[in-house]
Amino acid sequence: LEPLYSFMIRVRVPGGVASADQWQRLDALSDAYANGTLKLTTRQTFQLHGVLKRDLQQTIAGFNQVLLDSIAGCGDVNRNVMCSSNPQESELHRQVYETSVAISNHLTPRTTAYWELWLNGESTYSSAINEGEQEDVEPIYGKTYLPRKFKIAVAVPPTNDADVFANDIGLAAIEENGQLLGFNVAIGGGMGMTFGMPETYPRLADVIGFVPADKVVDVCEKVLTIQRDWGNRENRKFSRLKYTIDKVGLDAFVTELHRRLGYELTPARAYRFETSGDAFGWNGGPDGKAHVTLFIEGGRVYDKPGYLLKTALREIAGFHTGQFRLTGNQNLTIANVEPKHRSRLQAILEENGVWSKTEKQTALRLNSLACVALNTCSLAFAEAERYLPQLLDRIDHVIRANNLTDDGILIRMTGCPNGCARPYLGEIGLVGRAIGRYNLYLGANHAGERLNKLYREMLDEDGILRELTPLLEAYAAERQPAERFGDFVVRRGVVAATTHGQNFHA
Ligand code: SRM
Ligand code: SF4
Repeated sequence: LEPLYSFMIRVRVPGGVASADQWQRLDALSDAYANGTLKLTTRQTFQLHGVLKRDLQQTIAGFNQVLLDSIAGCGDVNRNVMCSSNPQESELHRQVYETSVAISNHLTPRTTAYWELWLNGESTYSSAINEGEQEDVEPIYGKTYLPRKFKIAVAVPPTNDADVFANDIGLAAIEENGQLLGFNVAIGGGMGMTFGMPETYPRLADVIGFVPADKVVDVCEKVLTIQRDWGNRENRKFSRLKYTIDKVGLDAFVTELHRRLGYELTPARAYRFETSGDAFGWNGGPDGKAHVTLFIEGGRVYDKPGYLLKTALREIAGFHTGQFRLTGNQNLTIANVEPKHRSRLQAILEENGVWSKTEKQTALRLNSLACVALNTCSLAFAEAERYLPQLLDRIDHVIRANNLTDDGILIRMTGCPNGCARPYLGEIGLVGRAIGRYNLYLGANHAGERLNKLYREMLDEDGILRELTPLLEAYAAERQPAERFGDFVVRRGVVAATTHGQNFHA
């Protein structure tokens, strides 16, 4: 007899694109082996919570039958590659999505151990096996893998919905006449920090140049292998790429990158990000098919009376011929809806109370992110996903009273400083310190290009309302045309602008 251990499993989904078959299988597995919910994460993957140890193998075998796996969901390897979430939006988006899959395939571990452990050495599928490259040696990672996790995200300006600057490598697509030319490359982003250790800090990636599309996989590999060789393997607190770069200096890192590449990146091209949020509701693609983006609060897919989200999506997956695309903001796009299916799909969303959840919210709530936190995350000091909705009920009163209903202010909450909902890129960031207590950060910009700064510590709910209310009132009354909340608080000197990770705590 042993304790009843239960686990969280994360399913890798490059670019967040799942088929209707895959959705149905994950839905069924979550009922059969997990807690009956699906969690759509901030990195466009699925998580299943509460899988009992004895059910792990069947669950992973279930993924495998629909060509999914959990390789590199965790560990000191390249994690799920994020990508602007709708490849059908344009030819450019399709090309960018394919690049993100190519990066993901290239950097997926080649180990056979996953298949031996979970699938008796057999697999219906693996990206590595598909390429005929499954090996017992890791050509890129070597015997000791990376010092720490590694993350890559790709976005298509002007939408930074993948929050590229929060990643070890962030890629901004550069186009010409609707065709992909290449990417501006940014390196050294990361969110995590530890309370009481100012030498740990969130940091945004620095743009180091432009690379043509056909060389971007090579550039990602070389940045990753420099980190493999130069990263700190003695203290995991300082082992992310951001600390490696700040230790050796950006110039020295880039010089080494050019040496390993055998060519140099060219100067970064002009680009402009405007938002890191999602565009909700129906949109049309160039081929006449439609896409609908739904707000999924906290990324949690479940049923409750009057809101049968899981049931509705299951029913839709039964006839939908397109894809289910997870966004980097924990939301969901049902993409490539056939014209003949649109009214049926809309009716299902309405009948199950799902449509109103997207349609009737304040833009603040639609732009909210919360990490899992309690009760499954063992690192959490405070609630996030389970608590943010009720805190938003109170903040929404202030929002409505000040006619800010349509103003998409990014609000992000985590249960600890690790930063899983990228709270330091929230125009309002709330980071759990203890049960019911949060640090309040302000002043990030809406496009994910400026970190916020600590404003108040250890606030309870009334304290959060007390601090935010006058700021929101002032914003409503005194903002300049089109000025975002994060920019307003910086302009008004409420907080100083954070110009680099190393002055985040200053
Ligand atoms: Fe995270 C650890 C949940 C995105 C930074 N993260 C964890 C663990 C696995 C806790 C643990 O190690 O025991 C959490 C599991 C909780 C649970 O019960 O499910 C967890 N992280 C999540 C998710 C599910 C949050 C969500 O609600 O969506 C996200 C899943 C991502 C995925 O699908 O792969 C998630 N985590 C992130 C992000 C955001 C991102 O990647 O864009 C970050 C900040 C970016 C970064 O990496 O710098 C992030 N997670 C961390 C860290 C701090 C890393 C650091 O460098 O300091 C940890 C702790 C660690 O690694 O030691 C962590
Ligand atoms: Fe857990 Fe902290 Fe990540 Fe939230 S931010 S999921 S509390 S590790």
